[in-house]
Amino acid sequence: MTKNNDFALLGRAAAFAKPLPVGQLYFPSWDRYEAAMRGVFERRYYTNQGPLVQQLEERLQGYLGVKHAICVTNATIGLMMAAEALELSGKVLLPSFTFIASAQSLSWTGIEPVFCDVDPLTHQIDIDKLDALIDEHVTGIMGVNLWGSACDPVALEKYAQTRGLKLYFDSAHAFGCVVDKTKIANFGSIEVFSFHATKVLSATEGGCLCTNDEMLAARLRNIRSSYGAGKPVPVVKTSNGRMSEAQAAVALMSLDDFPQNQQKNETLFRLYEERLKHIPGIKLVKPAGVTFSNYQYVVCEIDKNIFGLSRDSLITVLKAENVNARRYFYPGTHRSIGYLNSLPDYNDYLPVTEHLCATCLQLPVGAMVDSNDVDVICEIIEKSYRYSQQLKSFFAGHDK
Ligand code: T4K
Repeated sequence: MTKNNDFALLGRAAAFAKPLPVGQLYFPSWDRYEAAMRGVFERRYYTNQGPLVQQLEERLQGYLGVKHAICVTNATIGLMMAAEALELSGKVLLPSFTFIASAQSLSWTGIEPVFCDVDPLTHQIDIDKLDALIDEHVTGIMGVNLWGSACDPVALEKYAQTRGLKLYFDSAHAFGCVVDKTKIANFGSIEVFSFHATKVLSATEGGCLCTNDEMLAARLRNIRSSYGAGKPVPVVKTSNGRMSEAQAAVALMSLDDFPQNQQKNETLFRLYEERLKHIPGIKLVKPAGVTFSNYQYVVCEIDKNIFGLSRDSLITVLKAENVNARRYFYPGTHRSIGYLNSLPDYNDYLPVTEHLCATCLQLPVGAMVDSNDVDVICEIIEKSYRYSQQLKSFFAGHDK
């Protein structure tokens, strides 16, 4: 940008020719991709626990230091399978500040999600608020490890044990993260990862369930496929959560490249940190509760009174520049159809979640972003702060 006060929103050309997304979006070289897919063709084997899925499961077990890694076609079905394998019923406690799939996996299995508030600094479930939500119908807790951080799984394990509740984790955002010396995958009864295209480990669509419990692993394998696989154990419901060979082929390449991708995300995060720390009213959320993060998401909170613009207005400014900043999670799982009417006043019940749903935004990171892009994005944000009054008059009183 050449002038200080020009914005694409006000008519100038966008700063970026193509939209910059928030997700990892892993793309191996065409040659590698072609070779991997050629192998699938030559073996004449597309799915049903093929050799690439088996190889991926073995490699994940080694990498994560867990006894069983059970690959599935996405994390949403993985979470449904986990609830079924754990024989949960009644109500399960979880944070509302998460992707709606966490709660939907419970609804699909006939369980009522009960939402707990989160910690304002870490954005992770607030353990001190769990007691107030427990009644005789609660059978379990779903911890969610958000943003490449962790929700204190050790404290949650102790808590669940003393209350006689089952504990499992939605670790969709936490592949590769470490708590002290233990990799996320080893906490609670089951941990579920997402390998969606936007995640740091990508199978395009995919995921895996990790457990150190033999019986749970056997149950999960049988729930995963109506054809059954592995040691037969009785399960009431089966499904099709199978991962295909094409998905596993991409995941294996992505696993090879995970160290470089994590390193790049961390470098971009540090750059954002350096550039944004001087701008009043924008706070970068740092990884919490982990000794190693995948830096999967760049999360900021906007204080509109200090920054001069609301989170939503800043997103409008950024989108006009082709910066696809997102407002995960909006309007908040508790305010989505299906859960909207379960409690009368969420402002009192989930004050931190309400606040974060109104103030958080995610900035681009991953394969399609480089350090020059981060510089330009931060420059746009800095100018938005400096010229917030001018931009506000553009929004003509619609700034909330
Ligand atoms: N638990 C948690 C805590 C989760 O965050 C998620 C998923 C789950 C469970 C369930 O996992 P899965 O069942 O999905 O395995 C995205 C993802 O679809 C979703 O996986 C993710 N969390 C959620 C937080 O974000 P959207 O609606 O934001 O995705 P979308 O399509 O808008 O993509 C984001 C950006 O990336 C856009 O700018 C477009 C761009 N993009 C996306 C794809 C897929 C591309 O440029 N190319 C692509 O191929 O939900």
